[in-house]
Amino acid sequence: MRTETPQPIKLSDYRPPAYLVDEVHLAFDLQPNTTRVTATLKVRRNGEHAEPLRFNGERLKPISVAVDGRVLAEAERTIDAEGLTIPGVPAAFTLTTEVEIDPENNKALEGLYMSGGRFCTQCEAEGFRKITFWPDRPDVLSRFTVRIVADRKFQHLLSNGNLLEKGDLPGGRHYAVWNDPFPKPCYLFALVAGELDVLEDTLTTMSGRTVELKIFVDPGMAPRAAYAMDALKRSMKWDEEAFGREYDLDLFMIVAVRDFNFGAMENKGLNIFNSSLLLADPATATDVDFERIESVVAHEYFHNWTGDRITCRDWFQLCLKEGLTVFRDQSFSGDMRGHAVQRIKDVKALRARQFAEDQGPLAHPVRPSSYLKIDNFYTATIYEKGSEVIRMLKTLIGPDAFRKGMDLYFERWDGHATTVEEFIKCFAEVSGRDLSAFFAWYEQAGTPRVSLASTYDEDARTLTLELAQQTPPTPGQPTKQPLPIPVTVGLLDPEGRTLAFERDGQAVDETVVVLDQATAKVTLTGVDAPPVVSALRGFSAPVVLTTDAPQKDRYVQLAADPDLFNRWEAGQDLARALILGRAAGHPDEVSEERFADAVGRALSDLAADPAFKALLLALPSESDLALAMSPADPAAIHQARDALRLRLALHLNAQLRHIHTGLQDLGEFSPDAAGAGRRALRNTALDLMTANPRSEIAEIADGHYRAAINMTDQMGGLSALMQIGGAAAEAALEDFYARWKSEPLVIDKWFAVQARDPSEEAIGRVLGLTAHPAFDAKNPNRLRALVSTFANFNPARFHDPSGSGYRFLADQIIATDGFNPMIAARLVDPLGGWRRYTPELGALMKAELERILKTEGLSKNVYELVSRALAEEG
Ligand code: B3K
Ligand code: ZN
Repeated sequence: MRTETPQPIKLSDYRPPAYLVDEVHLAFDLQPNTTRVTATLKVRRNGEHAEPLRFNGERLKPISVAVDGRVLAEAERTIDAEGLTIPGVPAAFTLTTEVEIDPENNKALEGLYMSGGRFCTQCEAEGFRKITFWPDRPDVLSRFTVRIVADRKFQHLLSNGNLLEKGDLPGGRHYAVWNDPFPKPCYLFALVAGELDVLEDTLTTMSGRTVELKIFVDPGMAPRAAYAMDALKRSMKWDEEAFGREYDLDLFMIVAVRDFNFGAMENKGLNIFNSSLLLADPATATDVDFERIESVVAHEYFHNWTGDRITCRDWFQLCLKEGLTVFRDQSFSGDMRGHAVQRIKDVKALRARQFAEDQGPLAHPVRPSSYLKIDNFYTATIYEKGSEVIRMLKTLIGPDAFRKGMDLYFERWDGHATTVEEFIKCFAEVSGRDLSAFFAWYEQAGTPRVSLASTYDEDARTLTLELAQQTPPTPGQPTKQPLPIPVTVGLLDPEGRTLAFERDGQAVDETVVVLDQATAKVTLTGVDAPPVVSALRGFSAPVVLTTDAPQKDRYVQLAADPDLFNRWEAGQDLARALILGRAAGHPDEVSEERFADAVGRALSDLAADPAFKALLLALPSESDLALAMSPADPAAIHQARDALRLRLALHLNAQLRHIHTGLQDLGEFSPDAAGAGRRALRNTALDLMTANPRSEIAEIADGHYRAAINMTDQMGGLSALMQIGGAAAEAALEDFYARWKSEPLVIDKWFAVQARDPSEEAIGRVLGLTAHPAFDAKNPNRLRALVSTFANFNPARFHDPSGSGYRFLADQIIATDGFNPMIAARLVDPLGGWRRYTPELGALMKAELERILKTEGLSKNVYELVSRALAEEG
C-alpha cells in the first residue's frame, strides 16, 4: 500500500514556465547499459522573478552539472528522485549536464530503451525526463541539435529534422549529427539507432518541393512497408487538398519497432510506430490491419500541423491535438473508404469505448481539469469524443466557416503552444457566432440522453418535434447544464421514400435542429404524409437518443433509410431490444422471426455495398448490450445474443451459404475498401453460420480456413472454428502456430483468437497460454493480445461467476505494474466498471480492485485508476 496519497495536478494551477530553453545540443554516447547523455542548454529566465531553477529528471545517474562552464559542487545543486534544483542562476546562461542511463533495463518503454537490439525513444507525455534534466512540459519549445555516437553495428543513427553530418570514428564507432530547425517541445524528441532496412520514396509537395520519404523496418521486412508508404503519400496529398497543409522538412521518416506501449508517435520528422500498425502484406495482415495502418499513418502525419507545428500549452489541452487529429484522420478515411461505412465503424468504436468510459469511474470531460498521471488520460473521451466535438462544430457553423477557422488557427498559432479556448476563438471570429455555450462540450463529462417525441397534424400538414436533453451525473460533476446538440432530421413516408418538408418556409429533405436548452419544440411544415422520423442522422451528436416511434418505423428505416447510418442503426436497435428482452426473461419469437426476415431482405439488396451489409449483419456486441442493461448480467446477455444468432443462422441459412460461396476471393488480393468489404461480408456470414449446430458447418469453416490465401480469410476461418470448438479447432490452432511461429505479429493473432474462446475452457486456456514459450509479458503487443483481449472481448468468460477471470486480470495488473506501469494501468478498465454489474459479480470485481490497491509499491498510474474505481460515488 502507498504511504502517502499522490497529489493531483490541476489545470487551475497552470503557471508559465519560469525558465525557457531556446536551444539545446544533445550528445548521446550509446551503450546498452551505460549511455552517456550530455546536454548543453541555452537557458533564459521567463519573466521578472528569479526563482530557483527546477528541472525534471527521473532515473538519471548524474555525472556533472555546470553553469556557464563551471561545474557545480554538490552543495550548489540538489538532485532528488524527481529532478534537479539550482537555487541561484543568472537571467541567461548555458547549462551543461551529463548523465548516465540504462536503456537495456528500461522495461517501462518510456524515455530511451531497447527493442529488438535497437535503441529507440518514447517521450510523450513525460518520458524525456528519463533522458536528461529538462523542463519537461509542452510549453517549452526549443531548437534541437543531436549528435549520436554508437558502435557501427547500430547502422542507422536517426533523430528529428535534417542530417547535418555523419562519419566514422575510431574503435569501430560512428556518429551522426541532426538538426531540427523547428522549435519543439521535448515530448516530440526522438532517437533511433540500429540495424534496419529502409523503404524509400519521394513526394513532390504542392509548392513543388521534393520530400524524401523513408520507412525503416526490421531487416527483410521492407516489402511489408509498401502499404504504409502508399498511405503516407495519400495522407500528405490529402492534407494539402483538404486543409491546405504542406509538409515542411525535406525528409520524413517512420521507424517500426516491436516493443511499444501504444500505437504510434508523431515525433517531428521521425514518427515511431508499433510494428503492428505499420507492417502488412496480404499473407500476414488482415483487412482490419490494413485499414488501421492507413488511418494511423495518416493520424501521425497529420499531427505535423496539429500537434507539432502547433502544440498544447499544457497536458490538459491534450484534445487540442488529439481530438482534432482524430477528426482529421476520420475525414481522410471516409474519403478513402466511403463515409457511411467509416461513420458506422467510428460510432461503434465511440460507443464501445467512450460511452462505456462515461458510465464508469473515469468519466471525465474532453478537457479534464485534474489528473495524477497524464498517461491515464489518453482516453477515448479525449480522442474520440474530442473528434465528435469538432464534427459538431463543423455541423453548427458550416463547412466554409469551419475551413476558415482552421486556416486562421494555423496562421495565428503556428510555432506556438496554445489552448482549446484559443482554438474555439478562431471559429467564433470567422463565423461571427457566440460559441461560449458550445464550450461546455469541453468541460462537461457524460453522455447526454436526448428524447424525441413527434406529433403529426394531418389537417395542418405539420410535424411537431419535442426534444429534451438530460446528462446523468458523473464523478465530481453532480449537476449538468444543457449543451447545444445538433440533431440532423429527415423524414420518410410509410413506404420508405424520402418525404420533403419545409423548414422556415424553405423546402428541404433534411434539417439540423439545434437543441440548446433543456427542451425544444420545432414545427416542420408541408409534411404530406404521416412520416417516419429519421433523427440524429449520421450520428450528428454523441448522445443516446430515444424516440416515441413505433417498432414498425424501425423496419421502414432498416429497409430504406437513405441515411445509411440510420439504416444500420435501425437494425441494431431492433436487435438490441430483442436480445435485452430475452435476457430479461421475455423472449419474443415472433419479432425475432420478423427481424431475421428484414435482415434477409436488406442482405439481398443488390445495390448495397458489401462492407455495409457486413456491418448490418453483425449483432451488437456483448459489451454494447451490457451498457444498455442495468445491472449488467453478462451470462444472460451471452445466452440471449446466441439465441438470436441461432435464429438468424437458421432463418438465413441459404442466403448465408450463398454469400459464402459467391464471394470467395479468386483474383489477386487488393487491400482496398471494395475487396475488404467483400471479405468482411463473407467472413461475417461464416461467423453467423457457426451458430447453427449442423455438422456440415464445421466442415465449411474448416474448408474456409484451409483454402484461405490471405490472413483475413485465414483468421475468419480460425475464429469460426473456435466458435464451434472441438478437434477441428484444436488442429487448426496447431497448424496455424506451426506455420507462423517465426512471425510475431501473426502469433499475436493466435493468442488473441484463443483469448476469445467462447467455451467454458477459456480461462484455463488463457492461463495455460501465459506459460507458453511464446508468451512474453514484457512485450505490450503480446500481453494485450492475450490479457486485454480476454478481459475486453470475452465478457461471458471474463465475468465467470467464480471470479476466476477477475483474479487472473488482477494478477496480471500487479505483475505488469512492476516493470511497465503505463501498460498495467491500461488493463484496469474491465474491472473499473464493477458498479454496473450484478451485485454478486460487482462484489468479486471490487475485491480484486481492493487487492490491487494493497500491493506494495504500486505505481501512480495504477493507483489513480484503482482508487477512482473504488471511490464513493458522487
Ligand atoms: N501522441 C501519441 C500518444 C502518446 C501516448 C503517451 N502515453 C500517439 C498519437 O495519438 O498520435
Ligand atoms: Zn494522436
